[in-house]
Amino acid sequence: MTTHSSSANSAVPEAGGGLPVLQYWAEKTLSPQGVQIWKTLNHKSACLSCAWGTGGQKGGFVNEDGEILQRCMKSVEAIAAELMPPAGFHDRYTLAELQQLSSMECDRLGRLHLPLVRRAGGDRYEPISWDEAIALTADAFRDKPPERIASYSSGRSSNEAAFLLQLMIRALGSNNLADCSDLCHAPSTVGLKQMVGTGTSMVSLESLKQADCVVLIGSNAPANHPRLMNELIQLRDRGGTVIVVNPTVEVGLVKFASPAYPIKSMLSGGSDISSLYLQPIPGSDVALFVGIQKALIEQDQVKRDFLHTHAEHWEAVVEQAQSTDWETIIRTCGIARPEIEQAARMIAAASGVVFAWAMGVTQQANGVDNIWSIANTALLSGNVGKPGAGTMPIRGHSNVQGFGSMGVSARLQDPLREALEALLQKPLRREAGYDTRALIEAADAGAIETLLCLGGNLYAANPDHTQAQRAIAQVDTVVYLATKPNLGHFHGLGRQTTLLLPVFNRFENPHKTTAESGNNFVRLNDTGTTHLRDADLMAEVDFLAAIAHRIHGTHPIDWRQLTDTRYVRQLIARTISGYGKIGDIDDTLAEFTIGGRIFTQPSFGTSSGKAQMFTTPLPHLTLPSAAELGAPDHGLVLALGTGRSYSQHNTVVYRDGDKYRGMAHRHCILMNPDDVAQGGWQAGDRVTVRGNAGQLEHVEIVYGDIRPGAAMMFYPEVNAIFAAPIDARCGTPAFKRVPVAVF
Ligand SMILES: Nc1nc2c(c(=O)[nH]1)N[C@H]1C(S)=C(S)[C@@H](COP(=O)(O)OP(=O)(O)OC[C@H]3O[C@@H](n4cnc5c(=O)[nH]c(N)nc54)[C@H](O)[C@@H]3O)O[C@H]1N2
Ligand SMILES: Nc1nc2c(c(=O)[nH]1)N[C@H]1C(S)=C(S)[C@@H](COP(=O)(O)OP(=O)(O)OC[C@H]3O[C@@H](n4cnc5c(=O)[nH]c(N)nc54)[C@H](O)[C@@H]3O)O[C@H]1N2
Ligand code: SF4
Ligand SMILES: [Mo]
Repeated sequence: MTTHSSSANSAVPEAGGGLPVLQYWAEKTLSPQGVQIWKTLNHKSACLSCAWGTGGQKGGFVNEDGEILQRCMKSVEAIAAELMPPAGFHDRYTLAELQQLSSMECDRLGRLHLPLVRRAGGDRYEPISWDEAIALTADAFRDKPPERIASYSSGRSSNEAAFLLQLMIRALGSNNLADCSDLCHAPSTVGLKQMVGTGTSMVSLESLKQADCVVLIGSNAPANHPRLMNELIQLRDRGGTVIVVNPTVEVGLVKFASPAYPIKSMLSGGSDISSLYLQPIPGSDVALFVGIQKALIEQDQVKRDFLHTHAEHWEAVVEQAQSTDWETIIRTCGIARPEIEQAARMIAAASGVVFAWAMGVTQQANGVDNIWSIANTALLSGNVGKPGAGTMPIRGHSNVQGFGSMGVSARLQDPLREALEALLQKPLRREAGYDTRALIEAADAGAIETLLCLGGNLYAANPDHTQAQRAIAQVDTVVYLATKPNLGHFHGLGRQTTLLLPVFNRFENPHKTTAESGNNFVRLNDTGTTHLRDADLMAEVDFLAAIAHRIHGTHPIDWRQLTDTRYVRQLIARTISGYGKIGDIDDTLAEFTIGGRIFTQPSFGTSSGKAQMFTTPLPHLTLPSAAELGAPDHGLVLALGTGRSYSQHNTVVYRDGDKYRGMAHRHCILMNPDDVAQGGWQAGDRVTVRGNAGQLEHVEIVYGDIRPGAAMMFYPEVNAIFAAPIDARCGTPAFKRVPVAVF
């Protein structure tokens, strides 16, 4: 599996990126919407889509290093979706009809443009005034037991809205601030915080440009962080190496044709990306990284002097790798010893290695161990605390990291608690609140009365849609603030009142706002206007401040004043560590890197200044029998990875199918040809896929370059059929190792 074998599926192109990307650009930017799309691309605000971060004060196409031409097709897709006409569904369709729509059909209804309400027992959404919507929301929060109120949020809103949300919920005495990051990078945040004192990437873009090896683990960056691919192309050009760890061969991780390099990359049929491609058994990454550590020890490449001075408990980590036998390692991860040794040699030979990862390792029942095993490998090889090296979680939503920085988390850290207590002049609750999974469980038990969702799709992002729907249906009042209609708005209805309230997106917001990229860079978004005529939208901060003012009045702060986002930024500067420079960003227009996050010296944010290391038990990976899944005995049991197609953003599907995986539509399962043969099928056959909470029928088999025993399907549709275990340390569900029976 060292080198990529040509795919068994002839529909898969030779490289990621390439012509389809340009075709899509042309199709969108030359369409009737085109002028508006170009205008928006040039608007001084951060890209809506992923957290790699592009745009801001230097212009829509500029990254934080000042390089231009850094806007990818995904940003066009996201903008085009926001520029749709108003969605006039409330007077045309009943909820029963709206519940028949697919994710793509929901999104194509258009933009939400009027505040809507669905009252108890009603068969449709109907218009409501903002005054009444605000009064209903404030009443639903006022005088409620703090443990019975909650929020859920998604990472596209601004830092200012995020700060206000958590301030309001905490002022009410609650820590129930569930966030999409609970389903996403929570293991990275929890794991890294304990190790180095900060939960985000320690590598800046500038530092990444000095690396000569990148280990890319569980990431499909060609689809989800396309501009990261330019960094990998440049790294290969300067003689560096890329080690990919992924059970699936993603074509764009083998070769990627980047429009940023028309001659050397586009016309040459694509640039080489992976130097070594390792395909572990799903969920086994800890074993692979312990194996790499063992090989580093045997090759005498462990940086013991560095560890003596800059790390604690490293001896236990070395001891674990030494005492774990090769046979166990190889059996657990399914990768041959020579390949593990080769990876170790490549890491040891590099002068700077960046270890970057995404959902393949966080969405596992041992997600935190995965992060520790990767970071242990970085530390043992001396690849932290110097330029060109370090650990880099590749973050998801464009401002999900900002939400974490602003304190939107069920776990309130002591320094922030103290700062907020000083601001609010009262003690705050210390016990952790409900994270996303705990929120669903609590709601399912009837323990939540009021829920405010700042964006996102709580219903469809969660596993087990039957449970998610049942849980939300027990909440008295559910308030959705959103830009576009989605599955959750039609399936996630509250018991009494459901409000669906339209807000301005980032590039049309009447207030200046800020957002934080995954590389810890804070961007300032200019004000804008909406293309929607006669629409009745509200800015998120205006809504949240209005609610807070109705509940808390002017004590101890004048909550109405928080509609002034400049004032909110001053509060952020006073309370959020590393964010001091935001206080005068309105005057300086100086976007900045957050203090205390990037480590180019081996002095960490822990109390001793040293990195704390943790041993990582190897997982015992088993699968249930077909019968245990309620399937016929002859069912073939596989470990299913659930994730994104090329043409979707999380629960929102933009287009059918996935060109780069040779999947013509979404109702497919990607399987290894040997597994297909073992089941007695062939490509194109229709099968039933059964999880522990339901089944999908007539699913088409597609041949994939995926490890035998593993398979892949798209969320959110597949979330209907399984309930997932979580890593209890961070609450993140094991979306990437879902046992299913195929028959
Ligand atoms: N266009 C677009 N961009 C996006 C998003 C989007 O939906 N669309 N979503 C945003 C968000 S919120 C996020 S979190 C990111 C998600 O970005 P990614 O994490 O890249 O997305 P996923 O589709 O979840 O797939 C991750 C990869 O993990 C691999 N994998 C599965 N199981 C394992 C395993 O056991 N071990 C290893 N090593 N790998 C495994 C899969 O094969 C897949 O290639 O992207 C962000 N950017
Ligand atoms: N099986 C499976 N499930 C998964 C995952 C997986 O890989 N596999 N990935 C998980 C991950 S990583 C994540 S992050 C979650 C994503 O979960 P969420 O973040 O909850 O879902 P999204 O689909 O990103 O939410 C999209 C909606 O956000 C709203 N929106 C967009 N922009 C704005 C804005 O500016 N303001 C407001 N108020 N609303 C806005 C729109 O209404 C849009 O429909 O899904 C998780 N679920
Ligand atoms: S890589 Fe991410 S932030 Fe950059 S343009 Fe593409 S979607 Fe936007
Ligand atoms: Mo995510």
